[in-house]
Amino acid sequence: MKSMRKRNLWMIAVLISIFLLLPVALFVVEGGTEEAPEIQDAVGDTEDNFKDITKVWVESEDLSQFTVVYQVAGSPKEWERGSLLSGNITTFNYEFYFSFNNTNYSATAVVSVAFNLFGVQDIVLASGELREVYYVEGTDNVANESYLYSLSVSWDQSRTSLVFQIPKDMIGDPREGEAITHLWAAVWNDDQNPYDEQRNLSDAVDFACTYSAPGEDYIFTGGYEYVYEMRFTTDKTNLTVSAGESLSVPITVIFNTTSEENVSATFSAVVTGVGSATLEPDNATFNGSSTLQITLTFTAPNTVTNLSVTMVTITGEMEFVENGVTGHKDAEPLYLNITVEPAKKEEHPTSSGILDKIIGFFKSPVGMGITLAVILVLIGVAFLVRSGKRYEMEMMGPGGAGLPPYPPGQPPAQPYQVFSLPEEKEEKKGGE
Ligand SMILES: [Ca+2]
Ligand SMILES: [Ca+2]
Repeated sequence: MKSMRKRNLWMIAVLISIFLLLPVALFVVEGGTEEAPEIQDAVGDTEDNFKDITKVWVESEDLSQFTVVYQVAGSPKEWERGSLLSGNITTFNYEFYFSFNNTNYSATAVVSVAFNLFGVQDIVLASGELREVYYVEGTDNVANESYLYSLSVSWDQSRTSLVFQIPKDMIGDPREGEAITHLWAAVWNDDQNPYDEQRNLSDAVDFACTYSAPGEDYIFTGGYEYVYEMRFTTDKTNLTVSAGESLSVPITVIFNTTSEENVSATFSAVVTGVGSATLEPDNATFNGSSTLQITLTFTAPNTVTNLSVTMVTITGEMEFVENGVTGHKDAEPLYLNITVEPAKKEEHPTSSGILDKIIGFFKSPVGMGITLAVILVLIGVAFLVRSGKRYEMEMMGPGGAGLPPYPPGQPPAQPYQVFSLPEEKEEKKGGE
């Protein structure tokens, strides 16, 4: 009984530990530490432990730069900045390779080593360099490297590591969520393998991972000191509009920060599909957490002939300053689906509109009443015309207009008699 309870307690303790360690483990994988480095390598690859790579990791980042720790198995006798002591001098390149945005780089420490008569090494850390790297296509060999910028690099004796500071703007300002890939490292004897000539991996003093079998990618966190969050909300994300018409969509910008400084923001609407979109306003300055109302106006084109769905993506970017460095961060985007309906009759959109109005009018109660009245009037007129004609036929002789009617009750005269009548009348008139 006692041992069972003890075992249960152990089980609970283990489960709690796993639960508590889980976020730590996730963080380690993402962030890069000495315990979970991006690049790991065996010890004992070379005779000199200060040229034997063990681990390389991205230790930290802030708005402007990221720090890479490049650890070797041991320290030389002396590792200092300054003039070389006497001896046989050899130059080595300690290189950390990575790729960003389709460009290959290396952060390089150029190290001069003096081997003196007693075999004791005195070392000068000559310089740090950022280089662009070109690979021999389809291989892990380096075709050549070219100098880009000077880099800050230092020796950390306690960790037997070179520490590189790599400014983000040197590689095109990687943003939060973006990654450096193809991480690997090598130490070259630069006297034997100059960096502007092809270097095969078999020539390296030591190497860890390769271009095609790299270490873990490093995903940038942004390195912000404060929290900056921006997102958009709206009531309806699925909307419908007719061809040639516009739609106004109210959007709320929700902004959150722990910084006390001003944060400027810009908003934009990206249309994937037909139509165009604008935002009003399209920028703002926030001081502290707040909300803002903006309006999206979407205009559908006239020429839509088939039902189509357009996606409008609302994006935002925040700009802020931390310790004199300008930082940027993207908002969480909002996606709207807008269905654009074609006009009813595509061939003659204008005349069909008028026709529709006319049909609509006749379908309405007033229209129906008027139609009925008009029909009744027409029937009435037709009836009157008909009876009028009959009256005319009864009252007037077949001779036509201008002749006096036959006296009532008398039969109409014979056709031949008619032709003599006008003359008689003329005479009568003339006699008066
Ligand atoms: Ca090694
Ligand atoms: Ca190795």
